[in-house]
Formats: sequence, C-alpha cells, structure tokens
Amino acid sequence: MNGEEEAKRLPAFAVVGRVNKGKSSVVSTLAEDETVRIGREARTTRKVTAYRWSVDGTAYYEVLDTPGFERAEAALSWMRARAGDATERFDAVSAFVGAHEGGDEFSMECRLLSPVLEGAAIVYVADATHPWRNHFMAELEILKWTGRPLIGLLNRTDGGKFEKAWRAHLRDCCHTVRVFDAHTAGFEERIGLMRVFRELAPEAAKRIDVAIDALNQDWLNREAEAVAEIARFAVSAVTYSRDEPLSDEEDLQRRRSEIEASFHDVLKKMETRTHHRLARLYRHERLRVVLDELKTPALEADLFTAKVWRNLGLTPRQLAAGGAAGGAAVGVVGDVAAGGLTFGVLTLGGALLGGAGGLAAALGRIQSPARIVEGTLQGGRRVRVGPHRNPLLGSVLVDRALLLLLGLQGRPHARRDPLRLEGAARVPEENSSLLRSLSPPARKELGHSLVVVHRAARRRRKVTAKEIAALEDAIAQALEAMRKTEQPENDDDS
Ligand SMILES: Nc1nc2c(ncn2[C@@H]2O[C@H](COP(=O)(O)OP(=O)(O)O)[C@@H](O)[C@H]2O)c(=O)[nH]1
Ligand SMILES: [Mg+2]
Repeated sequence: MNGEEEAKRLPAFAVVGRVNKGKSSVVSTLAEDETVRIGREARTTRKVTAYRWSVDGTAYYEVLDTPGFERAEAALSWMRARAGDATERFDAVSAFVGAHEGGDEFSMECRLLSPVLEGAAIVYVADATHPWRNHFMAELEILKWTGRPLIGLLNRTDGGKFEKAWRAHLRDCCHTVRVFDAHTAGFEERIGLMRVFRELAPEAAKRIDVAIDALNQDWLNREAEAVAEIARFAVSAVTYSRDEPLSDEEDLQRRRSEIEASFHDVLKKMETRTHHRLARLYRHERLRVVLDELKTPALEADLFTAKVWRNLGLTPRQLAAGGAAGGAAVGVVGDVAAGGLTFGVLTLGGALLGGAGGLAAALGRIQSPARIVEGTLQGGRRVRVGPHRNPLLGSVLVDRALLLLLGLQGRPHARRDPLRLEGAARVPEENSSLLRSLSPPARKELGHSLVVVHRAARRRRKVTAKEIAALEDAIAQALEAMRKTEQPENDDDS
C-alpha cells in the first residue's frame, strides 16, 4: 500500500480470539452497533464482518468481527517451517494466507488474518473467567508475527481466578494489556481504548485522532439534541389541547371519561415518540425499555400536595400564579370568542377556581387533569380538552425522559437485556429521582421554567423561543445534577 492509500484507509481494528470469549461483544460496544450478533445466535457466523462507526454518512473507523482461530497450532507449524528468522515472519504469514485462502483446511485462520495483513490493528480478546491454555500461545504467536499493533483485552475479569495467568501471558505477547468489559464499558472507556490504539499505531495516529474527535463531538451533539428534544416534548405536552365536536344528543358528562382517556393517550404517544427519538440518537433502536406506564392517576389529585411543591422549589402561591388556579378558563373563552365562536361556557371538574387564596379549598375539587370546556359553534356543540391542568405534568415527563437519557448514555451496545427503569421515576413522591438529586437552585430553575410554559398554555399564548431556551438550560442543568447522583444501572446479568 502506498502512502496516499494508507492515509485514506479507515482505522481498522480486528477483534480476534476463540469462540465465545466476547469478541462480538467487544465489536458491538466499540462500534456502537446493536446489530452485531452475540452469544448463541452468533454460533454459525464463520466470516469476517466489518462494522463501521459513522456519523451522517461519514465513516471514521471500523471494527472487524472475526470467526476465531480453529487450527492455530497447525498453522503456526506451517509458518515456522518457512520463516528462518524474525525478518521472514510477516512474509511467512502472508505466504500462509496465499497458500490456503479459499481452501477448507485453514479457512478460519485465513479469513481472520487477511484484514490484519492489510493493516488492521489487533484486539485479542481473552475471557479471564476461563483458564489460560497453552494452545492459546500459538494464536498469539501468529498474531505477533504479523507485526501489527496487538492489544490484549481482558474481557470479564469479574471471575478473578484466572486473571493473573492471563495477564502474564498476554503481557508476554501483546504490546499492551487492558481490561475492557464490553458489557459495562461506557463512553470514556471506549475513548480510552481508542487512545491506546493511537499510541500503538503511529502511522494511523492522525486518522485515529480524527475518529476520537468525531466520537467526542458526536457525544456532545447527541446530548444537546436530546435536551432540545425533551424540552420540545415538554412544551408540546404541557400546551396540548384540542377541540372535538359533540352532537346535540350527546351528553358531555357521559363522554367525559372517553374524551379524557383519548387526551391522555395523545400525551402518552407524544412521550413514546420522544423516547424512541432519544433511543435512536444513541443508536439503541432495538433496546427494550421497561418503564412504568404514564398513568392518569399519577397525574391527578395526588400530585397536589404541598410537599411536592416544596420539592419543586415553588410555593403553592407561585404554582397558583402558574395557572393551577385563577381565571385561566375565562381567558380561554375570550380567545375562542375572538376567533368567532360563541360559547355557552360550561366548565367541569372545578376548573373555575378562585385565586391563590381560595386554593386550599379548590384542591379538593380538582378531579380532572384535563380541563374540558364546552361551547357552541353555529348551533353545533364543541368540546375543548386541555391544556393539562396539572402544573407538575412537565416535571413528571422531564424526569422520565432524563432517566431514560442517562440509561441510554450508560448502556453499551453489547448488552441486550431490557433497560429497566421501572419504579425509577416516582414523582410526586419525595424520593423522586429528579427532585431528590437536584440542588435547590437547579430544582427551582427547572420548576420555574416549566411553570412558565404551563402558564402560557393556560393563557393560550405561544411559548416564546426565549422561554424554550430557558427550559433547555434548566433541563441540561438537571441532567448534570442527576448524573452526579445517579447510581449506575444494576448489572445483574452475570
Ligand atoms: N457478563 C458478561 N458477559 C459477556 C461479556 N462478553 C461476552 N459475554 C457473553 O459471552 C457470550 C459470548 O459472547 P460473544 O460476544 O458472542 O463472544 P464471541 O463468540 O467471542 O463473539 C455471550 O453470551 C455474551 O453475552 C462481558 O463482558 N460480560
Ligand atoms: Mg462472535
């Protein structure tokens, strides 16, 4: 390969080792690719597959999943017979592949060695929960003969027992030895491994630097996009309302629960869509997420406790000013009337509350989270549902979305069990993750920016770009605060 070709080549890492040592797991996590087949489902794979890590169609590096050695000792004997001294070793490996490629005798060895001879760095995966065996030496010896950067990767060191022996032998043959558990490794560990590659492959250092920069930049971009997505969602959910026709014969009281249910269904769908978008950002589209359903009762009267208000850093009076009570319903009528509708206004569920002073008495009367206003349009009756009356709705939704976001950020792609978040989001209880982990100023800021949105919704005015920006800031701060206190996800699959 000439210098120009070399410069254009993607940095490539060939992951090699025996079957069932965790090679595909390492590939999946390093390439952030959930389509890599792992474990039993992968047994029959007998070819090299390249997984490229790319952003917006530009590839930055590739990780090669290989079938693993089958007859390393015999292969090494063949090579030994053809290499008089160290200078002939690379040629002996090349000659071996040249002589056996396409044949049955050493098909696995040929397949995994080809990309290495073409310049891939080697990641030799060892499973420290299994003992070292002398025949592994032949595998390592062959890899050493290629002269490519060789990293010994200790996957699964939790067994402990065999780690010492593995380390000693890997240190003998590899340029460096690292611990990397593909089922727990996070972003920093991936970057750490890329830095090791960089040190070992000076000719590829520039291209690996580009890849590391892209990884870092993409990580920041994803989070910024996720925060913006969550803010957009909170605004859509909190401000959501709709009109529905009601025939003259229909009794609003009778249809009330159906209307409310479909209103809540829309909110749930908005949430599901947002959660899918977040998962897609982190390349986790197939990941199953277990999260308590967003329940209507959780959004109703039980939220209206003074305790929760204090947790949000707001007084009942501030919340009331945000539209939990007050003349909001009148505002709705005014707006709609201006739009040409004549309304015979009927409010249900105690939406017409007094001011903050009458709040305590009013709380007992709040039963319906969605405000329903009925009106007439040229003889036809219409009913308006929403915006949601609960000032804490936004906090509940943001809390749940942030928990998911943290879960996604910490989830390596090799892990395929469901991401379990159930019981995690517990607004309005005092130990809700979001409320608990936020410092009083961060709590207040998030609570305040959500109340501002809620108030705008009640008054049926558009939420301004500035208000959305403030909400994004508050969400980013909340995420930071949660990250500091959040426990990592339980690793219970071992
Ligand atoms: N707990 C745990 N299990 C792992 C790890 N790496 C691999 N495994 C499991 O070991 C099995 C084989 O993994 P796989 O990546 O397919 O190995 P390969 O045959 O070498 O490609 C699968 O059941 C994996 O879930 C790890 O780091 N931690
Ligand atoms: Mg595999």
